[in-house]
Amino acid sequence: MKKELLRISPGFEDVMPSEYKDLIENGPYFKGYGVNDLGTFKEILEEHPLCAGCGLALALRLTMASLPNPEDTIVVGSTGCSALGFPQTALQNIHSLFGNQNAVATALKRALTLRFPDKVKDVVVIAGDGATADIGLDITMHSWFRREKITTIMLDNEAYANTGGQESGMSSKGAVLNMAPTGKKFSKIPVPELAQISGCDYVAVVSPYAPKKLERAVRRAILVAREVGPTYVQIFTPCPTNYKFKPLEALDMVKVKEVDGSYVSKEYFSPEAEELIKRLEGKKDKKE
Ligand SMILES: Cc1ncc(C[n+]2csc(CCOP(=O)(O)OP(=O)(O)O)c2C)c(N)n1
Ligand SMILES: [Mg+2]
Repeated sequence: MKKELLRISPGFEDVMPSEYKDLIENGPYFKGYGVNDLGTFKEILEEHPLCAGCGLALALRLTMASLPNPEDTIVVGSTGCSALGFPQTALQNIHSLFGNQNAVATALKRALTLRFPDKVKDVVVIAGDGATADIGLDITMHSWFRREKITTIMLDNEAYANTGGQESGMSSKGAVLNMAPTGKKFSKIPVPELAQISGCDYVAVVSPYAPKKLERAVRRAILVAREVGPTYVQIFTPCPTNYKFKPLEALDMVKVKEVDGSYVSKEYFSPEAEELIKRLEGKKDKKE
């Protein structure tokens, strides 16, 4: 996108909403802001109707602040709690049919590559665990098999949260939810490992408990998807409403599972991705 496209056309300054003007003047576009700058700029997602203490809302906020080029990023979302955030998001985004997000993102990325061959356009899927690992798993994996240059981010609240609490493939063994009262009978689907063996060049598991790590993972995933191949980031986003803990305890839940080893952060690079990231981050270090 060109910088001028974001400017308010002369004569329209008085009629544009103040929120919009604030975004143009103080938003993150073309500025290279990151998680460390939060609190100093007008954010892409500032208001949303998600529950108090929602880990997914915090993950969305941090993800938006981590995008390397928000002005040239198109997010493909799916039905679920995150879909309540996207209408309030100052980012180009598409809402797709539940489970279809990686097919929609595939077409979008291919069309953008044809239409703008000399420009960087990042296509990022952001969807829930149900949309990614259950109903959309075949579609997600086939986009990896085809080596589509898109980033898939799963917001894993370990449940179908938006529909009142059914178990998902990502719920832990034994998890008891409103509509899964007898407890889940099998373990979490190992999606990071599936991503790796399905050809993703970069895979990371992170959480909003460690915002800088989350930022690094989102950035690396997007940079690798631009040049090498598909990438996957799984963000653990505890849900106080369905797992029935206090809103203030959401981040403690991450810590508990990291310590007991049931949900640990990790990172995988293919050799090509590792080389790219070393080159790009090495360059950045030299500049700083
Ligand atoms: C095609 C289709 N199937 C099912 C649904 C019903 N549905 C809406 S939200 C949702 C749960 C989403 O779970 P997840 O992807 O984990 O997102 P969360 O709400 O937990 O963030 C389901 C099953 C739907 N809207 N469309
Ligand atoms: Mg979910």
